[in-house]
Amino acid sequence: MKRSTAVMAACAVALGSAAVALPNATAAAQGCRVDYTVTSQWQGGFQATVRVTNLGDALTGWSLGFAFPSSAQKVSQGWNATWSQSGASVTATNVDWNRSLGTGASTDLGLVGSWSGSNPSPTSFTLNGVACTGSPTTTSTTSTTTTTTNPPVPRTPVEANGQLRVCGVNLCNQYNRPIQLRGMSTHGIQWFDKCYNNASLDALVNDWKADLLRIAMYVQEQGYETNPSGFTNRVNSLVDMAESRGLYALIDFHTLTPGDPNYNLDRAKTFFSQVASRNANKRNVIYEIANEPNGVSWQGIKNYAEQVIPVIRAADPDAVVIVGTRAWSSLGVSEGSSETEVINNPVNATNIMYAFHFYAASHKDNYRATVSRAASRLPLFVTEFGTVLATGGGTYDQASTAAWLDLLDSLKISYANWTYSDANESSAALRPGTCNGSNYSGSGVLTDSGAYIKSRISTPDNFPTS
Ligand code: IDC
Repeated sequence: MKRSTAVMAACAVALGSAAVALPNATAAAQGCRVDYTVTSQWQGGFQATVRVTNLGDALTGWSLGFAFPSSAQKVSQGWNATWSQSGASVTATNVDWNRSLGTGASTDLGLVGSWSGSNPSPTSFTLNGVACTGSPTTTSTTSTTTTTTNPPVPRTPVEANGQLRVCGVNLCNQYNRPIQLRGMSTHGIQWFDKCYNNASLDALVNDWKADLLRIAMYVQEQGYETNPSGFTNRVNSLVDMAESRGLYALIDFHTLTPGDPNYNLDRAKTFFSQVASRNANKRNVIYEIANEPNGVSWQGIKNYAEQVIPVIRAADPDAVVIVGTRAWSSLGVSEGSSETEVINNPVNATNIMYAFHFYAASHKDNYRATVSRAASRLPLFVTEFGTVLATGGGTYDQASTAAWLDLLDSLKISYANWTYSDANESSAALRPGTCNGSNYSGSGVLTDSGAYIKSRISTPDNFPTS
């Protein structure tokens, strides 16, 4: 790993040169720091993360510039910014969600590049044309210079957003403004229960800056059907643990095999009437009524939804409910259908969204095209996705994951990654054995997938506040 920090000779930047000298004139500060880290390198290629920290006044739009030492180095794919290159000069311009960069705030960008010959890192960076020296430069018309920084009061996701609702095709907060929640899914709580404790949830909030915990309660495979009251209690306790940390809790009735959710209709009615009445007064609960219907028609899923949703509404009238879609929540695509079956025959209920799931190494352009199309017609929530194959293992595909998350970010589609667990499979974010210990913080506990997903989830949310 190669790290280079842009700390160059301080370079004064004159701002407001025509300013009139007034007592107490406001000082203007500019400055930035860039940490450029080559995270992996192979013959002909490399991957780097670029952390941009604004040391000056708050920015509401920014452009990062740097030059590779040689034009033989090329950005082939970048994320969290719009990237362009001319000769050796590279420009990365903010995307919508990271446009605002407050004083002291950082945003993490990344790129995959190609190289030939040698691959030295760039050393000079600029932010909006100002050299990133690692310290701010202040210009003032008075001799006493005060740069006031009002660090934002930390607010939890639930404090910031309150009770959620569906507005148009978006998930909206208490101010009726579209938001995106980014978080993690548990593994099956019948198997990985020990991974969900105070230390692991603290890390999810403080270290990962997650907004959301999806609670995957399998119904079969030694799940709910074997001990309904035990699993109901455990789900409720996880809802409370999320609530006390200001995290949204997505209660996932994790049907998978058999794929027809109607097989579990009675269990769903019992379970949801209990969790919805118990949690009705909470603002942090979202209900997902069927994880991945498969081998069943959309009409069959819709019939199930139209029986389960009224049970939830009777107890908890204002919560958002998410309906799984045909073919493992692929909007039908994995069984040769498409989103039109839902658009033409929507569930007869309000304040609902539709689930879309993907596994980045298996599901690529045609699935992304489906989401791009469907997002303007249907409220979508990616309640589960993996960075790997649909088996939950195999190749970890960072490039496809980056493409997916860029798409979801641009559409403000909320997501939860499979899984926040130490399962011995490449989709898991924690290294095997982590849940036997008590430390869940820092990078040492993370798999490749976990490190990347954490880097995506932990960027500032900038939730609208009015
Ligand atoms: C997988 C788990 C794996 C477990 C298997 C069977 O990762 O450890 O053995 O389930 O229950 C889904 C499902 C999710 C799957 C996951 C990966 O919602 O339950 O988890 N996946 O296969 N849909 C697509 C992929």
